[in-house]
Amino acid sequence: MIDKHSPMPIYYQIEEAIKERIDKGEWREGDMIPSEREFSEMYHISRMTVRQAVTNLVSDGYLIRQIGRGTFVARRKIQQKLFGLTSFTEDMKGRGMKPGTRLLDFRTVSASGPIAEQLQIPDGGEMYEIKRVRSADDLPMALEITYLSEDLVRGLTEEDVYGSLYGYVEKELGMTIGYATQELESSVAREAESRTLGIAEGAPLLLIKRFSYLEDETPLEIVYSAYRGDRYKFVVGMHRNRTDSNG
Ligand code: 16G
Repeated sequence: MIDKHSPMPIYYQIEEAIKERIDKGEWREGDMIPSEREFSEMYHISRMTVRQAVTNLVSDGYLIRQIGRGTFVARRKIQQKLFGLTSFTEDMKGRGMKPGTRLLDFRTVSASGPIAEQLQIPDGGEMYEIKRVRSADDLPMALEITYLSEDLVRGLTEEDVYGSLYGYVEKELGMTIGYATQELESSVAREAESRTLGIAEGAPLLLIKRFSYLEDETPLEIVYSAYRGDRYKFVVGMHRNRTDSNG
C-alpha cells in the first residue's frame, strides 16, 4: 500500500491511506485510529513520518488529537454545494443545523474605489459595511464582510442582519436575487481571524468573494468571507458542454 519508490512523499501516502479508510467508513467519527507506533510497524516507516501525516490531517480537520488519549476521527466537514445560489441560513437549516450570527460591526461608510464601482454607487453615495461571524450549532464557521448600496436597501437595521440578509431582501423588500459569481482561494488564519473563529493562527482558511446580483442585473452585494478550512469543503457541479467541439 505504501510505495517507498513513488515520487509521492511517504507522509502524503499515509495521509491518503487514512482518508480513504475514513471515506470508506472503516473508521467512523469518534473512532480512535492506531497509534504512531502501530502505524510505523504496520507500514515499516519511521514514527516521525507518521507524525507528520497525522499532524497534517489534524490541521486539515480530518483527525483530532487528544493529549494522553489518542487520535480520533473528527466530525465530517460541512459540504457546501455550489450548484445553486443559497444563503448561509438556508444552507445550515438544510443540514438540520442551527444558524447563528454574531454581529461584529454594522455601519454606513462613504463609497469609493472598486467596491463602489462594482456596486454601481455614484460618487458621494454611501454603502453598508457589515461584519458578521456565522455559526452552525453555535460553532463559528465563517467571518463575513458584506457591502451593499445604501440606496438599494435603505433602512436596513442591525436586527435584519442577525437573521437572514437574503430573507430580508426577498421577503421584506420584495426583490428577487438572481445570480452570483464567486472567487475561492486558500489562506491561513492571522491573529484576528484566529480569535474570531476560535482556531489556531496559521490554520487553513478558504477565502471567498461573492458578487450577487438581482434578477434585473442590479448589483446586490459584495461579500468577503473566510471559512474554516477544517470544517468546510465546497463541492462544485460541472456540466460538459456537448455542443463545443472538443477536438
Ligand atoms: C452566504 C453567502 C453570502 C450571503 C449570505 C447570506 C457564501 C460564500 N456567502 O454566506 O454572500 O450574504 O450567505 O446569508 O456563500 P443570510 O441570508 O443567512 O444572511
